[in-house]
Amino acid sequence: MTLAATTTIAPRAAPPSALSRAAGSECLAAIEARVRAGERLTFDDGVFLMRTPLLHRVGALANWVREQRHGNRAYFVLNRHLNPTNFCVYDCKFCAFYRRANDPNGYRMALDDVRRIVRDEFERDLTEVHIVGGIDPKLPYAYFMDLLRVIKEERPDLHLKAWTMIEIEWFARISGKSIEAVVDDLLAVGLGSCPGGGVEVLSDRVHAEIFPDKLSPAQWLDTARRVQLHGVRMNATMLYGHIETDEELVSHMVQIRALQDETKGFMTFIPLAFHPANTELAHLPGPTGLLDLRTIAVSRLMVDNIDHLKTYWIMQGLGVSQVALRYGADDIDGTVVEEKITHDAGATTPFGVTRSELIRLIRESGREPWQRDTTYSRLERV
Ligand code: V47
Repeated sequence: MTLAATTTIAPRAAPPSALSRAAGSECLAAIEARVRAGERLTFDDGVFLMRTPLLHRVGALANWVREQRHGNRAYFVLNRHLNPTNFCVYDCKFCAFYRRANDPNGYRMALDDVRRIVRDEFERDLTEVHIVGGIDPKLPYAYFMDLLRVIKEERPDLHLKAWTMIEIEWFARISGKSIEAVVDDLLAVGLGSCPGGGVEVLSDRVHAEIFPDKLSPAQWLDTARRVQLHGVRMNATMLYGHIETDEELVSHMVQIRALQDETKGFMTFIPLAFHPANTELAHLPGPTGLLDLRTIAVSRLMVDNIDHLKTYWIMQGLGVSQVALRYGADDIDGTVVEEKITHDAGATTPFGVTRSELIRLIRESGREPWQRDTTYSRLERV
């Protein structure tokens, strides 16, 4: 973590000048026809969609797909985030959350404190806890298991969406167990599903430049495959708006789509808008509203086999998320209550919102608010 930009890493390139208006419109018409006929789009289609200036037509097409699948519903969840530690052995250039050992701003939650927070501060109507933290080498394997156990002891009703593939692979390393044995241990203490973070962008180049210590794309895919084949559902994120190219984003979508064809274990695809402040990439501008909407729309069109597409309002902003519900997204995440990862990186969105505020935002965008549980198996029209 450093405030000064010490790197020469360049921002994502501006798209090359677009095709002539007529040629672009014809190409898009052909893609529209194929989508309406239920055909799968190719990598090249995805790159075209990332570049065409006819963004509203891309959004309208993504909206059509979204309405075919979910009608006018927009899903939300009553959730909370819990980040048990911000100490981390990894040094990801996009991250403002992590702290090195001995940093006075580092923290590590004692299990008694977790128990007290769950007992005293968790709302009664909460349904999900999203648990993710740094890779803290001072914490033993048992801590990560006991943390879930403690929460379940206090609140057996809560769904624990806990630990990314980065953490699960770390647990395997520190315990000497297989990924499958770790998953068995986690299920035994109440794991419900896994959040999507840690994958960033499935590109060897981006990996080498901004998160070289963490799992490589191939290792992330392998871990996700094994966890899903062992019975745990999860989400898939995609961090955009930093140094990646359009081709790398589309390639990420295609790789996630290929894994989903094989496993059917992904519940939701979630594009995450990069926030540069207080990171080693603080010299980058971060994504614009146009890139936010385009990434949502193209994700809906390319990742055709994951049912849900989330606009994460914490990162995309409440206003953009409202529009995103008309650009392909069917889910707006949840109440969140206390978000740290993005706010450490300069997010200006609230730390959380109330249920009634979420409902108001969804209604204002002309959608019907539906409260869901984590796996979309309990749905209630509000
Ligand atoms: O993996 C880190 C990203 C992720 C920054 O599964 C940053 O429902 C922007 O995965 N700017 C963690 N993003 C968050 C995450 C998530 C969030 C909401 C819902 C779900 C879900 C998952 O946040 C990390 C990384 O990709 N991140 N630093 C940053 N400066």
